[in-house]
Amino acid sequence: MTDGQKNEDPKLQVEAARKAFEQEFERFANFADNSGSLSNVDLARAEAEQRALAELRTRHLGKKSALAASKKMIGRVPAEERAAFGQLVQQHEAEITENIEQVDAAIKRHLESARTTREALDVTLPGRRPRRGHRHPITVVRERIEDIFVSLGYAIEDGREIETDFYNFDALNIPDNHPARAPQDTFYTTEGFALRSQTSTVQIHAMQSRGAPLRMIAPGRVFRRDTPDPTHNPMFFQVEGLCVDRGINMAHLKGTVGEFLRRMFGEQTVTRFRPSYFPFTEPSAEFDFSCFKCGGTGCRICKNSGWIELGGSGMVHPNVLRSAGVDPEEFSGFAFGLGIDRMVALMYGLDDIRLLFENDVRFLEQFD
Ligand code: FA5
Repeated sequence: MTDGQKNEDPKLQVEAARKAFEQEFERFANFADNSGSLSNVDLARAEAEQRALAELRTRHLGKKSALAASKKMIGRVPAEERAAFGQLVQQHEAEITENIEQVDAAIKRHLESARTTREALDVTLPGRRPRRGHRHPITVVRERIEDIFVSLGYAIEDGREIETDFYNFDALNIPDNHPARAPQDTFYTTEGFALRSQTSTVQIHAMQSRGAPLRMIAPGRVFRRDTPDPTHNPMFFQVEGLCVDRGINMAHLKGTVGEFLRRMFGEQTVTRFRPSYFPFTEPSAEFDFSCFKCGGTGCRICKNSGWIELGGSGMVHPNVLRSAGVDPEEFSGFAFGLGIDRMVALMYGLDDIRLLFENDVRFLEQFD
């Protein structure tokens, strides 16, 4: 026994501890009595009470509590008083434990019902209908084009939007200072990269990575320093097509483009090719198809010509095959490229392709 404890009656110490506990416990007992009538709002308070009760338990039953000190004293009280003192300590411990457990159970019940109320769903309330989005008209048309070419045995190739001069120009037989660079002037970054001005760049990547023979289409975004007007945007979409194999000739090109356009616009569609020039194809041709609206007699959509211009095409230039590592003595191929935006504008009767990129939901919703 320490000097401080020597003069104190251990029974009085237990009594003092009991009083201290009762005093502190009173507010918990009150809380437990009222918790049945407490509303949801008291959830946070009940949680705080639960934490405070755990602290009370540690204070009165823990290793450093008065009760623990009393237990240590049991062996030191005179033998004839020991049994009675031991009982007193035990009784005190049992009382604290029982009281705390009762309140703990009441708080737990309260928390549970408060949480259930908070989380309850009223299944009779009318649901909130989520606003369904839909595909952009360019995506709708792009996916139709993809479906047609996949059914013709073409793979779909993903391209990069940022390119080096090599892929955008040199490898496509457009050397530095070639005049063909001018109409496809694009946006350059400071690191020598440029935004691609045509999807023809994917021809080179595809041949380099897959070799020949190959059949692929590459839909994607391209960029040009064009002044915006109803038929031009500085950012627009193209689809590139490439078929390389042994013995490929112009007839394959005409057959493929014709079949694609018939599947796209109907069996009656007629395709025509006009001689043209692209540095990466030789010979080159632009292709038109008979107007899907008037069938060729002339209307507003085809500007009374009966024909709609769609894109460029031709036989892949041997220099292009060579720069992509394909032997032009063994393989030949055709390529074509068309603008999706103008096609969408024609199909939906839009008189300005810029509408497609203004992100006006009132406009876009019409294509649902
Ligand atoms: C080319 O870009 C060639 N790469 C096409 C090609 C591929 C030829 C393979 C031969 C072989 P052109 O510059 O004509 O060609 O563009 C093709 C299509 O892109 C045009 O027919 C047009 O539909 C569309 N286009 C061109 N500039 C714009 C623009 N500023 N805004 C919207 N569409 C455009």
